[in-house]
Amino acid sequence: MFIQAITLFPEIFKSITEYGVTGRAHQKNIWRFSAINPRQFADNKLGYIDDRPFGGGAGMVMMAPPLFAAIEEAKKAFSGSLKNRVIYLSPQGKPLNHAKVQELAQLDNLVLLCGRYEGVDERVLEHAVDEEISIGDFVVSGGELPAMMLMDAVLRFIPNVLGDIESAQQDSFVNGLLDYPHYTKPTEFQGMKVPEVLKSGNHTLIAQWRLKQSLKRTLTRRPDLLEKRNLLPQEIRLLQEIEQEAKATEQSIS
Ligand code: 4GS
Repeated sequence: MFIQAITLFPEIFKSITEYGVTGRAHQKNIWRFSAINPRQFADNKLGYIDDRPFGGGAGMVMMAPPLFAAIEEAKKAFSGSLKNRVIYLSPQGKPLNHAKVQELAQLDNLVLLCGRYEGVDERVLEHAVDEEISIGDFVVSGGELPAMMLMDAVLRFIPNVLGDIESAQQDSFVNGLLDYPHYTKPTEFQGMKVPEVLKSGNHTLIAQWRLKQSLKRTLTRRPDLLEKRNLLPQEIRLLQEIEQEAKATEQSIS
């Protein structure tokens, strides 16, 4: 996969190209990255690429011409491939989720347009961007961090970015549920113990306990995820157990 970011701050992307599992994979050429600074396409010597909004109001808007030029420059790398996407990161976009991450992981080229200031001229979004994606219902100062969050999530699904041990297939959301609790040594710390079943060596019981914990957490913290999901017979049975246990504790309280 080749990822290009259109950004006024190319250096920010070092945190993903040089560190951690994404950094290691970048070093091994499992994925490639390049930044394009729209300032190089400014039509003025000072290199400014923003201006005041028509209609008035606070803040500045990134101008269409340098952004169109930067996107055109990025598209030169598509050379023949049909699996390409130009994405603008913004709170107006469709919220990023696991399904979208997996969809993007199938592409050959990603171009991530990172906005600063109040945003970008709407004509860029209408005519040069394929898709607008949001990383959450809050506002950050620039599109670079959202772009890197998207990149990190997508890269985890590119073969050989994660080692076997870190396998992305076992994580939260892969099965549509929240993750179960994890424990490591020591077995007891300040009176807090590791659940017995995890030390039992019984892998069937452990898998069942973990699935039940995942269901319990999803039910209490993210019931919306359960509603969207088709349940397996074993999961229905475990959810009934969870309900009964909840009722039993209710009664013991009252
Ligand atoms: C997001 C977000 C964001 C919007 C960038 C205002 C600077 C800022 N981008 N998901 N201009 N949430 N972007 O807050 O993607």
